[in-house]
Amino acid sequence: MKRCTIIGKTNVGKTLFLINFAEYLGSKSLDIELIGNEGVKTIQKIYFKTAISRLVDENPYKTRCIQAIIVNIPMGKGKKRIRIIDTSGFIDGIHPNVEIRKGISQTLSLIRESDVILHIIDASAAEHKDLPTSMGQVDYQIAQFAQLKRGYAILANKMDLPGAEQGFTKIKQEFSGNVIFPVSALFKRGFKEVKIFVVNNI
Ligand SMILES: Nc1nc2c(ncn2[C@@H]2O[C@H](COP(=O)(O)OP(=O)(O)OP(=O)(O)O)[C@@H](O)[C@H]2O)c(=O)[nH]1
Ligand SMILES: [Mg+2]
Repeated sequence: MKRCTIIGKTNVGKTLFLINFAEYLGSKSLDIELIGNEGVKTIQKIYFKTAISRLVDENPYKTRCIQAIIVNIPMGKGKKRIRIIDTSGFIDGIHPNVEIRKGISQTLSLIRESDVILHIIDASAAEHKDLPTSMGQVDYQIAQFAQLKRGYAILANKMDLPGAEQGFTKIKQEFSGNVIFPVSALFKRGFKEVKIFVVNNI
């Protein structure tokens, strides 16, 4: 099965994007596969509202392991099953918590094995320097590493917030030459373009 992996710094909206994008693609509920650092899998069925209240958080480092869901993506007259994978957030530098470090190294190996990489950047924080979600060294490193793939795109998220338009302009300058979509994971904006990109790369 083809894989689409969502990566980015902590708190940029990866998990909210996963949940709302799955709903946009027509899923009725989520069968979330949780894969721990030791490779142990558990599957939980969750409805969208519960998923958002349980898995999305305003504090950083909410997602500590890989979370995957299988969705049927409409393609032409039929549908194709793909696995969409949500990951632990990257940070600049080395995190003191071993669990978080393991999650990050799990993410790096996933990038290599994925067909589509959606790299989320918080557009509303892109012009700031000191927020946990501000664009940082690690975003440039991810882009260097992941842009070797055909299916690599940057999602400039939180476009509904003040300052996001300026942030989006900055992201376009810094990452010129890459595919970049402005989105709002919260309001499901820009999802049609992302869907077309995913379909064209699987
Ligand atoms: N206004 C707005 N808020 C958003 C958007 N996307 C995410 N958020 C908020 O940003 C915060 C972090 O969202 P998460 O989805 O938990 O972020 P994450 O990247 O999965 O974070 P970690 O799992 O901690 O790495 C939550 O409070 C979300 O409600 C968006 O498009 N607009
Ligand atoms: Mg998360």
